[in-house]
Amino acid sequence: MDNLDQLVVEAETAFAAALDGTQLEQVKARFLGKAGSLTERLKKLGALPAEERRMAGAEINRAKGAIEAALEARRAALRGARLQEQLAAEALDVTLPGRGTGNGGLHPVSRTQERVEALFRSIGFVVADGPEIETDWHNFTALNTPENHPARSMHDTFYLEGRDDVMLRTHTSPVQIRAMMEHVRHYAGEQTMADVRVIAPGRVYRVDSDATHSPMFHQVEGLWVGENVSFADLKGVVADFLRKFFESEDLRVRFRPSFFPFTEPSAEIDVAFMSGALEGSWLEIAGCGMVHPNVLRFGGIDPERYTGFAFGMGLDRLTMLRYGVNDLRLFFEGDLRFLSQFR
Ligand code: 2NM
Repeated sequence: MDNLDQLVVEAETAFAAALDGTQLEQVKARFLGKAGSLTERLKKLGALPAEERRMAGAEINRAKGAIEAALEARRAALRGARLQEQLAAEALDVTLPGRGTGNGGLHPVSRTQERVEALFRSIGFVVADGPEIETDWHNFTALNTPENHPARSMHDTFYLEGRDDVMLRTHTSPVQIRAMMEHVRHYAGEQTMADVRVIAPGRVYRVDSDATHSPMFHQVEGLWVGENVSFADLKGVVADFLRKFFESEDLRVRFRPSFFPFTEPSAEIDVAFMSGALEGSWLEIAGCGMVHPNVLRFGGIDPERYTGFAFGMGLDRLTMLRYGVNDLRLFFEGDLRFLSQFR
């Protein structure tokens, strides 16, 4: 049956010409499929006399076996070639130098926060923190804020959806309230207390957004409560801090009368640099005052025995002044061209 041997050679040639799996399966149909050459021959067997039919059937099956073997061999060859291609494409040259990860660094506002913490720790303050989601009582009531005060409105404060008693804190003062409440002790029916010296740095939130206001910003507040703590102590602590922070011994510091519900008397603190780009101009940097007797009472402290001062300032603003940054928004955009300058 030369005819069949020739068919096997034809199949082998056709399989070899198939360049991928899809082509190969199409070529296979021509020989082994329902309408393929071998199937056609098998169908014609019935027409042969019985004695020839056995021989012819065996020959066709032998050819079929040979074609199937050739098909399987070509499949394996194509699989192998594909794998080699893939390995070559995905090969790693382990002798190449690495890309490196670059050096990260602290955010400039974090650097300021750490600097402020270190300076206040050095004079005996403890760094405290508290929740950023606060109760109306801790954020406003305990700070002597009247029920109708504008800061309590939804225009100024982010309340939690559908609630009027829970909000994002608008200052870190609630941390001071918590510190006072944790600090007070009673002994033989009398209140006793070591001095409370706490700073509370962290994120605060207000409904406000433009070139100089971000809805989230950073504050640090300080509190010192004890026997005979005076406004003179406040002036000394804050002025010393500012001169150390700005590394400027001749920094001018002034206190202007002001108003806050939580302090009485209250003052605004201005600084003036004696050199540099901002030389000579007064810049508002902080607010402060003597803690209001109502606030001490809300904190569980007897205002007849203890007095205290408190102050608050913006860490973002301190950072802008220290590094000469002119746009607050740069701190919150995450642009590495800006941030990498502070590494
Ligand atoms: C400021 C200005 C003045 C302040 C008051 C208190 C507390 F809790 F002790 F009453 N903490 N911080 C305070 C006082 C904050 O920020 C401009």
